[in-house]
Parts: sequence; structure tokens; C-alpha cells
Amino acid sequence: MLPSINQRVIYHVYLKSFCDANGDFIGDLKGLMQKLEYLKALGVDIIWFTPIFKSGGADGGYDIVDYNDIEECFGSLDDLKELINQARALNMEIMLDIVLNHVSTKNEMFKKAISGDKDYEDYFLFVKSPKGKDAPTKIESVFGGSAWEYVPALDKHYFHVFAIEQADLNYDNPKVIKFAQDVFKFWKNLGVKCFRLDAICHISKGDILKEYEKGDRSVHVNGPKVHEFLKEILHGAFSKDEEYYIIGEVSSPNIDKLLQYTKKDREELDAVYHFKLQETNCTSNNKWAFEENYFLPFKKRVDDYFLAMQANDAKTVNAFESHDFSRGVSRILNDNKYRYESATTLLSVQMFLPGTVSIFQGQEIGMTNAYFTDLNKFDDVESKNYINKSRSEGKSDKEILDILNKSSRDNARTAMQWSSDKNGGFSVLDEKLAKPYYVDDTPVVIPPKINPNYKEINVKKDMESQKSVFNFAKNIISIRKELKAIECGKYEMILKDDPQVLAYKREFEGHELIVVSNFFENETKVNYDLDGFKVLADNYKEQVSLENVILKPYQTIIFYK
Ligand code: TEU
Ligand code: CA
Repeated sequence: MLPSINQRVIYHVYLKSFCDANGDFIGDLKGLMQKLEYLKALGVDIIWFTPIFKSGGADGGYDIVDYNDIEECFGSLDDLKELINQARALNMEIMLDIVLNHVSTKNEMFKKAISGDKDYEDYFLFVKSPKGKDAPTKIESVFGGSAWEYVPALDKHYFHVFAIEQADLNYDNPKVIKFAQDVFKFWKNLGVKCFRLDAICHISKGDILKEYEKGDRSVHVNGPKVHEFLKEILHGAFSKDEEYYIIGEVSSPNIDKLLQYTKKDREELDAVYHFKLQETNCTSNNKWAFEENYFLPFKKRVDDYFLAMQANDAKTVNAFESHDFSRGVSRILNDNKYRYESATTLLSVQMFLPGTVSIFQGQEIGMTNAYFTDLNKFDDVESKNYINKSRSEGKSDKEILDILNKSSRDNARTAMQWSSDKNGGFSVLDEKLAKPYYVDDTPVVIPPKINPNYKEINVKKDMESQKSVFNFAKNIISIRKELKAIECGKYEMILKDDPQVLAYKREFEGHELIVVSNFFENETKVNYDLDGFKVLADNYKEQVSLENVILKPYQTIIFYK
């Protein structure tokens, strides 16, 4: 049995980078099995791993070729069953990442479509462009470049929100709805209880033949039939009396639209995975540019979001890090002198907000960005597209490198740092011998890169340190699970206008928990009456006087009364 949604802890694994059990330099299910006790010790309830299905290798597994099978380099269906059982024996569940918006262009359905099978053509969004071989509109994909791709054999274009190799499905076709339902049924039969629905807000499209302003994503975000489709899929695949946990990724900036996916009366998602915390100092449409004075607007966005969710009894998943963003300490706070303080601050902020918390692998030891020295080190399709685009706009390689070292998704995708052994103990193979996993002639899974700082930052060293991020995280997870104020307490942001401190309280039956975090290096006084409170956790060791709380650089204190 899982704890309630607001007490759950998800641990988000990027499987190929987590732990390699067989020495081919690619993380696998067996490697994950070796680390279950580690995750249990942290206090994890659900282990979510990014797609492990057979894929085309264009986008880290998010371009699925076969929805009912696992890529060989990750393991087998039997391994997955064993993992489910082993995890369950420790009271944990595993969560599969299901991609419904699009399939790989190597998927049988797409192959049939482009070989002239009309039935399958209708599984996708093909149109005959009035401009011939040129795209019908100027709309851009999320990863940059046109969202249209021309197929000479059909003399038509298909629509893709993400990479060219990810063709969007047409959910107006009932057969596509059935396809999605069957995917869930297959994995349910295998014993999977938790699912994450990738990019779910994109599955319904508006008028794709209309011309939109550059950067306007409204034609594919929260489209007109998105709730109708989602409901049909879920209601056909899951029955009400079964216990499942289904979360969906919704990148919509519009809060009112976002919460519709998980409003209690709507019977859609159990919780929505949002980006209000991850987009701390960048905007959702542009992760490459950072705002200098981000802090007060960020606080307002967070506050607006949680107030709206609360007012609508809508549930949420809170994360500062994922495989889609760079490392929180590097992107938002300080990954150098105050790395411990920064890592524990971000963990604290997300830990006590209403909702399920999601911790990305390595966040619990304060892993940092990779700081690659060469543009050739980047593997991610979004980053590669950014390199090409920026070069064509005249940016120098040095400029591009600086930006990618701050924002690229590849920063989060380096190998997990377990120890100061070779390659951080991720694999016994030498990094130099590592080679991609090929299917036919395509490198489908590229071995992860190693962050050179693994000798300083790794699980073993962190756990033995006086300033252990892991131990801090473990402690606040146990606090989170004990307190009713976290399970059902009212949320309220305090010190709203404070330009340096993010603070909120959770209140239940006269008990109050308060989190105060200094997001900057300068010391600052907490202007709040803390009479009667005691300190539950603090990322500095010194005693604080409750009459005069001065927060040190990146300090967080959690108070309770
Ligand atoms: O991400 C969907 C999404 O909303 C993207 O905009 C995401 O924020 C992206 O990284 C933009 O920078 C999901 C997955 O999490 C992502 O890894 C996939 O690349 C994407 O879907 C396509 O399947
Ligand atoms: Ca392996």
C-alpha cells in the first residue's frame, strides 16, 4: 500500500545512467535491483524510470518502436517482473513512463502509414500541403525546426510536436484510442500499478493548418479535445475499483487549464506533473535564457499555482530536477562553495509543498552540471538542435557551450555517482571502451557521459560526510511522512514580498510547519514571529535564536509548532 498522494516520494531514474550490472556501460534493470535497498533507505515509495521500451534512439527512449517490449540492453520482461516483486517486498512500486502523444517513425504503425496503408495513415496527422513540398505552416517543433516533415512517397507532411522521428498520433481516430488502452492493459497485466503519461497535454490539436505567432504553442497544448481523449483512454483501460496511480506531464503555463487534468470531479489524472518549480529562472517557452531578477515573479508563480490547486482539490507532483532540466544546484543556486546548502534548500522547498514529491537521481547527493568542454559531448536531440540553430544564427561555439552547460538536459543525464571508484562506480567497464547499443545500423542507446567531479561528489562520500545531502533528505522525508500537516495541511505562502526568502506554512488542527529558505548568498533576517516554534531541520548546524533568525547563505530552516 502506498502512502497518501501528499506523502508519496517518487524517485526518478534515468535508467541508462543509473547502474550498469553487466558491464556494457549502459544502466539496466538488474543494476536498479541492486540499488533498491539504497532507495528504501532514503524513503522512496515509487521508482519511476524513463522509457525502457524498444525505441528508435532519437530522444532517450521517448520515440517508441514497440510498446510491449523492453530494449534488450535494459533487460527482459522477466527482469521487470522480478524488479516489481523485489520492490514490492520493500513496499515500493515501480512507475512506467508511457508516451502517447507520438510514436517512433520506426514504429510498425508509421511504417505502414508511409507505405501507403490508408488505414494507418489515419493514425497520424498527415496533410497535403498547399505549398507542395514546403510545409503547410511555419509552426515550429518544441525541439526547434519545423513541426512538419515531408514524406515524398505520399506527397504529404506529417505533424510532430517534438523530434522529426516522433510522429504525433491522431486521437480523433478511435483505433488510436484503443491502441493507447491496450498499452496500459499489457503493462497492468504484468503487475505495473503506477504510470506517468508523457507530454499528455499535447494529444489533442487545434487547427494545425492555421498560422500562429512564432513560439505560440496553443495549437498543441491543452487542445480542444484533450480531456475527452484522456478520459476515454483511461476509462477504457482502468476500472474504478482498482488501485492505480496515474500522473501526467503537463507543461502548460496556464494554471487554470493545468488543474483541469486532475480536478477531483473530472476523473482523469491522480496528479499532474508540472514545471512551476523547474522553470525557476527561465520561461517555459525558452529554457536557454535566464532571467536575472527571477525571484519575486517565481515566488508569485509558485504561490498562484499552489493556491489554485488547493482551491480546486487538485493534486500535483513537485520537482526541481528531472531528465529534462539541468541540475538544480547549478541552474538555480550554487554548486560550488554552497553546494550542500543549495541542494538541501531545493529538497526542502519541494518536500513540504502539497503534493507528491519527485527526486531525480543524484539530486539526493547534490550532483551538479557536467560542464562539458566540447560541443561533441552533447547527445540530446534538443541540445543538438540548439547547437545547429545557434551556429546558423552566428553564435560562437564558446557562447553555445556556455549556454548548454547551464541548461542542457545532458547535464542531468550523466552517470549516477556511487563512489570514487573508476567511473563513479557506475560500471566496471572502462569509459573508453563503452560503445552504443545498436539496433540494425542505428545507435539506439548511447552510453552515459561521466561527470569528472565524481571523486568529490558521490554516494559513498556523501553518506560519510558531516554535510550529507542524502542524510538531510532522508531526515526530511521521514518528517514529511509523519506529519498530518503535510498530508492534509492548508498551504499558505508567507513573506511574499521578501526579495530573498521563499517561505510557506502548512497548517493542520492548530499545528503549523514553516519552511524558510534563503535563495541567495547574502545573509538575511526572517521577519516573521516564530514564538512557540521549534526547529525540525536546519541545513546549518549552529543553534538559531527564535527571536532573531538570520539566514546564512542558502540556509533553510524548518520550524514546527
Ligand atoms: O517532455 C515533454 C515536454 O513538455 C517538453 O517540453 C520538455 O519540457 C522538454 O524537455 C523541453 O525542454 C517529455 C519528456 O519528459 C521529454 O524527455 C521528451 O523529450 C518529450 O516528452 C518528448 O517525448
Ligand atoms: Ca548494462
